[in-house]
Amino acid sequence: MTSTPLIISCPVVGAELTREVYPALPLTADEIADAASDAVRAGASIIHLHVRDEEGRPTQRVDVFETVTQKIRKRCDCILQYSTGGAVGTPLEERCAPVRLKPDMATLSMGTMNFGPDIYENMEKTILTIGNAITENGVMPELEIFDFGMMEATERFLEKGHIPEKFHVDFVLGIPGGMSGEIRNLVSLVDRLKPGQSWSVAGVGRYQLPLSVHAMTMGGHVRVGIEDNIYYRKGEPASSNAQLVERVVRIAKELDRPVATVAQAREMLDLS
Ligand code: KMH
Ligand code: ZN
Repeated sequence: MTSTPLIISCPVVGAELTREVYPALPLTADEIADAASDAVRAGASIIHLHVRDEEGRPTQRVDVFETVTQKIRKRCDCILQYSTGGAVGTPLEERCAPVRLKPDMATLSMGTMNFGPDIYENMEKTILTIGNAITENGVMPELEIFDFGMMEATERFLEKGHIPEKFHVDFVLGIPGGMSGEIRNLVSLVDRLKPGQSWSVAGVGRYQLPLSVHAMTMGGHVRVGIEDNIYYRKGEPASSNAQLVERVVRIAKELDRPVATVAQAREMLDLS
């Protein structure tokens, strides 16, 4: 088994969750920054960042991203990865806007899908526009792949030179409308990657823990946090993002995967 340092990414708030569903959801700039720095202290090196406006609604406003970024930077060193997915239905221009702040990384979703009862729209023009915004700002993309069709679409985009050649891949499995988080799905996706490609898995809901464990044994990296899963175990809400990160750190230790420091993660992802 690999002893490659494990990069832990933490999506601290997401766009879809509300306080009605998860009362401890961080919403204000200070709450999001606190949640991020607690997760980093627990072992995360990447913070996957969505932000909320003054009413707690998801927003892609540049000024809010800037404020939250400053607050996180004051509290800790970490790799900041902005969401360009926003919330379901966020207009394309708004989705791209925060990338002009030149975060370390930004997401690039690789296809349209049903997203629960909604449609998460990522048609070709959307992907190319967001991809260009990411490239123009010198940001490292993380390709978000929600099903096998997106994996094959990614290969076609790459062949045509439509998306940046250097990226990290994140498999997001378990969204109703995308591929489920069965282990065989992860195995078939990873099988399709070019040798040496860095990848992680974000298991949604009950898939988070088993997928994390499998990714760790397969040499991949993991994303755990409240955006993807609000439960520590069945029927027991997680107390915080940090609690979910701490569990992964403990398991990694047992599996002899050292947890990557922020500096190591930067080097492994070629972000220096
Ligand atoms: N909120 C989802 C519709 C991303 O951050 O890049 C999209 C999402 C993906 O969360
Ligand atoms: Zn997200």
